[in-house]
Amino acid sequence: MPATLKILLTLLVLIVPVFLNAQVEFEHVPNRSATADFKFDRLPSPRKDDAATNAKLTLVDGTPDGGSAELNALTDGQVPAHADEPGANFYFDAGTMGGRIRMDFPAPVEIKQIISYSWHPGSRGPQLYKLYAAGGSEANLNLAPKRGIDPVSCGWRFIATVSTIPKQGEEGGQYAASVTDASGNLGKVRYLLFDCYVTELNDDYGNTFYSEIDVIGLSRNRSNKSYGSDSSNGLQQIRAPVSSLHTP
Ligand SMILES: [Ca+2]
Repeated sequence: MPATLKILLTLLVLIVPVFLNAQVEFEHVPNRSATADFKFDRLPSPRKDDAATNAKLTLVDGTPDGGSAELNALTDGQVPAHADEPGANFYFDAGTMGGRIRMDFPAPVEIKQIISYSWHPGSRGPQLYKLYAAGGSEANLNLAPKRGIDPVSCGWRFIATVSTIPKQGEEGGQYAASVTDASGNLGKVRYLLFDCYVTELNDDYGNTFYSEIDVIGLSRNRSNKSYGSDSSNGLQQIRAPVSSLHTP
């Protein structure tokens, strides 16, 4: 075997484990069926005791809407009681293009799943964001990259683009968007970066009403039977593109 080929193969073996295969899926509960219970068919309801509960949230870029809740509404385990409850959701200012939110864990956590929940009767229901992760020890890590700076250029690892924007039909209702990895492990993560975008530009009201973000740690899930093997195995089998329970 030529030396060059040998080197290339060795490099390939070293590089392959770095490539993760993120999987995104989501569920949509239309307005008429959405309740304060946040019940979904395949995805679990929001939790109070996930890894995000102890995480710290920082606004990296963007302006919250004057009617928005504080950032901690995303991790407080509380969800809105009604379809249009500004004070129980975090959302960026009307007429803006969204912004960036960093989630810091007290220590690196091996992540099995990230689920974001939203609820609004209209165009602020669907979600659109890019998700990045960092282990914390990256040499050039910029913890607060503003819009215009590609997070990948400063230490972040791109995980997935999450979009629950319906191709047609009702936008309003509840959404749960799940990010997992084919391997079952999204990696060891100290920081997550949510790069959130408006979901439509027909008017100024396209910034999502985010109700909760849950981060499910790997070790916790191993010992936790509360949402058992059915849904976790099922999630691993579902591959992108996303599927929706949108009913006509
Ligand atoms: Ca909440």
